[in-house]
Amino acid sequence: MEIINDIILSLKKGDAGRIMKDIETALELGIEPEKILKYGLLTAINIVGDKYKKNEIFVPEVLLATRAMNAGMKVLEPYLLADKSKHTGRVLIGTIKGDLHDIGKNLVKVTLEREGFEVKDLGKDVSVEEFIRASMDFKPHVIGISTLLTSTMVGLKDVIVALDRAGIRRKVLVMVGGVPITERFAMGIGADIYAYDAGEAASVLKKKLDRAG
Ligand code: B12
Repeated sequence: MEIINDIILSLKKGDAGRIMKDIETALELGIEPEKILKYGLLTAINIVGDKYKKNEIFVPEVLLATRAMNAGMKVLEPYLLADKSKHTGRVLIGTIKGDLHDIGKNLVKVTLEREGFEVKDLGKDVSVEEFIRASMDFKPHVIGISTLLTSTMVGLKDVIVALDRAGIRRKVLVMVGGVPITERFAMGIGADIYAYDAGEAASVLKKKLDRAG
């Protein structure tokens, strides 16, 4: 579909203004918001990621693409959100200290909100202490921790150890995810849940919390 290609092009160029208009057009044409996200925004950011990996583009271009991604998400988000009155559970989420990647974490947040979870987002570069403090205040059923860098993976374990020390480890489920994270790593550090992407996170959490009653 032409408008989806336009969205991909605008994101690749990092044109935030253009992409907002493209998304409005796609919505007016009656394309489902989920399809705009999957075939437009996510396809495009993956292309950007591949080019970055191959050194065909560099951080400034990725930053512009990120800005466009966020601008696009702002337009799309209200259409992705469903009835929030369902309240399936409380989730605290954040990207670990030292890591500034938040696009994926934001997508997990929006997806969980769509499924009726109440989500408190601590943002990116979140310290172990911030995770603990917020867990005490917000009393989440689940803590979701994101990282995209291998160098910050160890921080996920630090949060789990600190939860244990604070005496609240058994009151929450810890869910981890992000590009370098595997099921094996997640289980190795004592997490409860690993999810590959936002959709899987939502479906696994729904099952787990149903079972927990
Ligand atoms: C965009 C991007 C950036 C942007 C981030 C902007 C932002 N606001 O997020 C900027 C330009 C700032 C950036 C900076 C850097 N980046 Co960068 N970046 C990327 C890139 C291209 C895309 C990431 C992305 O947003 N993908 C789209 C989203 C939707 O996908 P996602 O993040 O994977 O999230 C999904 C799943 O992983 C999962 N998920 C994610 N979080 C969570 C959490 C939970 C709880 C769960 C269940 C699931 C889950 O669900 C999500 C949705 O389905 C990746 C390449 C890649 N292919 O991943 C590199 C990449 C992550 N960056 C990389 C690097 C090296 C860097 C820098 C160190 C570069 C530099 N030299 O300065 C800095 C680090 C800065 C820092 N301290 O964090 C490397 C990491 C390598 C490694 N093994 O550590 C990558 C893999 C690129 C590469 N191949 O070299 N980057």
